[in-house]
Amino acid sequence: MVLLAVCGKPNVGKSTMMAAATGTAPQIANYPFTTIDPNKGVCFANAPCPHVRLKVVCTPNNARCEAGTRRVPANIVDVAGIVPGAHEGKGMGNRFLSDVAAADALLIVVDASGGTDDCGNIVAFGSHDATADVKLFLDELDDWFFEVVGRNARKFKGTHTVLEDFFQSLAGIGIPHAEAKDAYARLGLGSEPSKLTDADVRRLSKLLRERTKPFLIAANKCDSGYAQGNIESLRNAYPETQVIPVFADYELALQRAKTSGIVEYDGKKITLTAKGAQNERAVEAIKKIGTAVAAYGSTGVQEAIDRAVFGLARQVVVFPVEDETHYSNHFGKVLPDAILLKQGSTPVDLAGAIHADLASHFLYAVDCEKKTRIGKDHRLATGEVIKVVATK
Ligand SMILES: Nc1nc2c(ncn2[C@@H]2O[C@H](COP(=O)(O)OP(=O)(O)OP(=O)(O)O)[C@@H](O)[C@H]2O)c(=O)[nH]1
Ligand SMILES: [Mg+2]
Repeated sequence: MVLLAVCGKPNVGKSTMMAAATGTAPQIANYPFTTIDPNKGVCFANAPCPHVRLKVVCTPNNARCEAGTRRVPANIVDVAGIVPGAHEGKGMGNRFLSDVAAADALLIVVDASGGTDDCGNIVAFGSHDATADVKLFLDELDDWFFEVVGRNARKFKGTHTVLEDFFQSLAGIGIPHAEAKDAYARLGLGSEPSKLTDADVRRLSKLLRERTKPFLIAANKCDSGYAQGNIESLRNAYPETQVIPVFADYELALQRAKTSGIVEYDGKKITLTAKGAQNERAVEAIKKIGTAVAAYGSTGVQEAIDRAVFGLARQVVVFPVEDETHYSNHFGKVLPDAILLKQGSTPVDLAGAIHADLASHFLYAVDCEKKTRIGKDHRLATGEVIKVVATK
């Protein structure tokens, strides 16, 4: 399953965002390195449920349906905060690296209130430039990639087969063989990795980082008066990157208020319930949150997840069923599961995601809506309802 990593320097709100995204409660505190061990969890990407266009009633199994929107599970990890020198072991050091290596997309959380320094210590609001938070993170990641790629390159002396071994060796930092091979060829780096100069290794490792670790910027703490200026600076400094204004604290507060029956909240619209309206403090707080969030459209947490899953990690959602007439599984559950797969995946990949046996006995698949057979090479698209037919 796809893995998102919530990362950045300490004290920016990573764990708050993670809690809001997963509905769990990790440790949150106003000091650096609250999170030491990564917190792993499941978040949910929003996708339209085919039950609407197919005019059936769905009975979800793995991904609940809320008013026509399926909440499709994706893995997410809250990575320990990164400080300057982390790749050499400073702060929580290399702990962050293995989580980042395993991730398909990164949500770099920054403090848009400008109230924390490079190491996450509290400073006066507006005194720290949020663009430095992104630079710090990417520099650390680049230095670490440079080190690992360089170390591995030095091991491989000689001929063409060795080159393949070098590409393979980069799997440890989450670089697929084909990606390594392609980047290496693109840069025209010759046949002996051990002869690469530092400058070559830098170019190669940077290209690999850019290709394998797509990221967006979650500009958190947007309840601060300094956020707007920082968002503009971030957009200017990273014009190619999505900068999403985020209110992690408010999203968490809204979810808790929803759980306690104080508000109705669907991720966008916030409405006080009768119970909430009786509580003066709740009325005040919800009014404040509602006004702040309305200026940006939403708290940004769900938007960040959706963009990371469907945009950066290039996933599609498909709905496997066993009965193509009723769109159901063998228990009669309609559109039971929603599964995320990488764009370009085929029905065989879908079969493999359901069960390894199903993939090895794959015969053909059926597009249940069009009632047509599709073959091994069909590229699955979001929303397709697919039946896999196997030899046994
Ligand atoms: N004003 C404001 N504060 C926030 C927001 N989100 C988180 N915080 C606060 O920022 C502080 C740090 O939050 P955490 O979620 O623990 O931050 P972290 O990035 O996980 O920190 P480390 O685990 O130490 O790296 C806490 O006091 C949070 O309440 C927000 O949207 N607005
Ligand atoms: Mg934390």
